[in-house]
Amino acid sequence: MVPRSAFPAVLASSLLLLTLPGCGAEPRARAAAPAADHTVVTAGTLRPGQAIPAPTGTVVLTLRGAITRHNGPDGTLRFDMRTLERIGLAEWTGSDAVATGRTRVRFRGVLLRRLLQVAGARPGARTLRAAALNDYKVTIPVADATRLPVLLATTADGRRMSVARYGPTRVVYPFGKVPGLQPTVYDPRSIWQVASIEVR
Ligand SMILES: Nc1nc2c(c(=O)[nH]1)N[C@H]1C(S)=C(S)[C@@H](COP(=O)(O)O)O[C@H]1N2
Ligand SMILES: [Mo]
Repeated sequence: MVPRSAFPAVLASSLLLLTLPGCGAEPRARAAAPAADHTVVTAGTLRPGQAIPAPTGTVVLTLRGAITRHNGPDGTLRFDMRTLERIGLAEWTGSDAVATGRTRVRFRGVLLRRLLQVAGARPGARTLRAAALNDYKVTIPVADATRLPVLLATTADGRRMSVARYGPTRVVYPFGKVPGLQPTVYDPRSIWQVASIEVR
């Protein structure tokens, strides 16, 4: 008869046996795959190649420069919030030390790289010159948008952002989500109250 105290050990070893067949090359490959850096919330109904309707509501973003889609004067592409969010929404939770100081904020918005695709950014485009409502300006490499889930966020923790709360749109980098983002480099690129982006 097996003593009562031996039962946990028996149970543990049989569990080990059950899991052993899964411990080969496949799980190791799975562990090596990077974790998803964003979650897709809505795929979007406005796709690259489609015409972008002129805004009917308040303009929240103006693009210009090396883009092939236009719907406003002087080669501009203007978005109201509804049309902007039709590009599709993604989200991740990260640190907002740069602005509100909160450590876990769920940012949701349009992936910057998807916005550029939908705007028809020219393949040679290398930089984005972003300007805020307060005239703060910063240059963002297009490569940031390509390699990171940089969002033009339209909500934080499920809420619209007023201008007083860094909105209506904010460029957010995945601090605390993607490791290794140096504040000296990426804090200045975290532009809030975004008014316009010139693609260069
Ligand atoms: N709209 C807007 N975004 C901005 C700024 C600003 O002045 N206005 N300052 C930038 C800079 S230089 C940095 S380091 C971070 C944090 O700015 P702060 O230290 O002035 O709060 O936000 C960036 N985003
Ligand atoms: Mo700064």
